[in-house]
This record gives sequence, C-alpha cells and structure tokens, in this order.
Amino acid sequence: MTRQFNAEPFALNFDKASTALVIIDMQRDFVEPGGFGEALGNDVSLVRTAIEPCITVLKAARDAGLLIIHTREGHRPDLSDCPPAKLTRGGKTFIGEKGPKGRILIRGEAGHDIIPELYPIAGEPIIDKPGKGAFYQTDLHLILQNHNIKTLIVCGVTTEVCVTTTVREANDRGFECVIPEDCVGSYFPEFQKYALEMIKAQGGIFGWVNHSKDIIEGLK
Ligand code: TIU
Repeated sequence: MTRQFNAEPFALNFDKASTALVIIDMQRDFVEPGGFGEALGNDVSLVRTAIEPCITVLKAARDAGLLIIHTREGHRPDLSDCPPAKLTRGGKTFIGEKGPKGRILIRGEAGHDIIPELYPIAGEPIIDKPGKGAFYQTDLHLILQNHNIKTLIVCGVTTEVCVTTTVREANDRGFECVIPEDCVGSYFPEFQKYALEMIKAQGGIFGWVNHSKDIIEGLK
C-alpha cells in the first residue's frame, strides 16, 4: 500500500514493505564523553539531542515491521583497513589509541559499540564500515537489494559527515532518502542547519527532510 511521509521539499511516497530505517553510527565513541568525538575537541552534548527522537523512530519502525539497519564506523585492531591519511586527521593520532572506553574506533572495543538506548535486537543487521559512507566497502547495498528496499529513513551522527555521505551514496544508487531533522546530530549547529538545507535544496537534490513526528505519523 502506498503511503506518504510529510516532508520537504514535497511529500514522499513510500511503501512499508520497501522502506528501511538506517541508523548511522550511534556509537559510544561519538555520543558519549571520552570517545573519538570528544577527542577531536567536540562537545558531545550537541549530538545527544538525537537520542530521544531516534528512540521514538526506532520503536515506530520496529512496530511497523520495517527492515532496520545499524552502522558503526571503525577499524580492525591491526588498523590494516584504516587509510594512513585518516590516522593523522585532527592534527594528532586518535584512532587505535587507548581511550576511556577502549581503543578508539576499533571493532570489539566498548566505545565502538552502539549506545545501549538504541541497541540492535535480533534480526537487525549491523554494518561495520571503515569509511564515512555506509556503502563504501560494505554489504549494505546487497542487503537492501535483497530486501527490495527503495526508501531509506536515515538517522544518526554526524549530520554533515557520515549521515550525508551515506545519503549521497544512497541517492546515487537510486534510493529515496528522508532524514528526520531531529534524529540527526552535529557537533556544529551551523553545519547541522546547512547540511539539512543542502539535502532538500533544488527540489530535493539528493533527498527529503522532515521531523520524527512525520515518520511516526506516516508509519501509523
Ligand atoms: N567527526 C565527525 O563529525 N564524524 C565522524 O568522524 N564520523 C561520523 O560522522 N560518524
């Protein structure tokens, strides 16, 4: 059955059977004190605003039976999948170093994992990604194709880095993406504002933007 999400720049038609929720990198390293985000000099309270809206959207998506996918940015313990250039970003080396929640952005460490509030349940695939985009060097596209997915609801952090990189990758692959603005977070309020404006400018150049309440209403 065709439904509609209220969204900008215009309503987005979707079908529950071909819609997935993708929650990007809601990892302790990015949203809790002591992780990579804070090590880069950021105030994590700015991205924590996305947690509660993400909880409500995740619940609505689970209740509606959507495919739900979680992603985590991180690397192998030996860093063999981390480009050398990425290791030196920020002026200091952080990835792989010991942080308060284990080695920063390393798979298997506590800080790399998803925050307990949004923890995946059985049947929800987790995509471990080495880059900012969730399609690069992962099986995300294959999983979406196998489920006949056409529409993506994209939430998570950070808006201008991993969220919009993933949305751009998805858009180029033919997926229609809607971003509930309160479910994404940035350490920079002005980047949050303009990243969201960029998505929906020019008639929705690479996606749609709405609010968690529009997602919940559309899925009812
Ligand atoms: N630093 C920053 O804004 N983001 C990242 O490094 N990764 C994600 O956005 N997940």
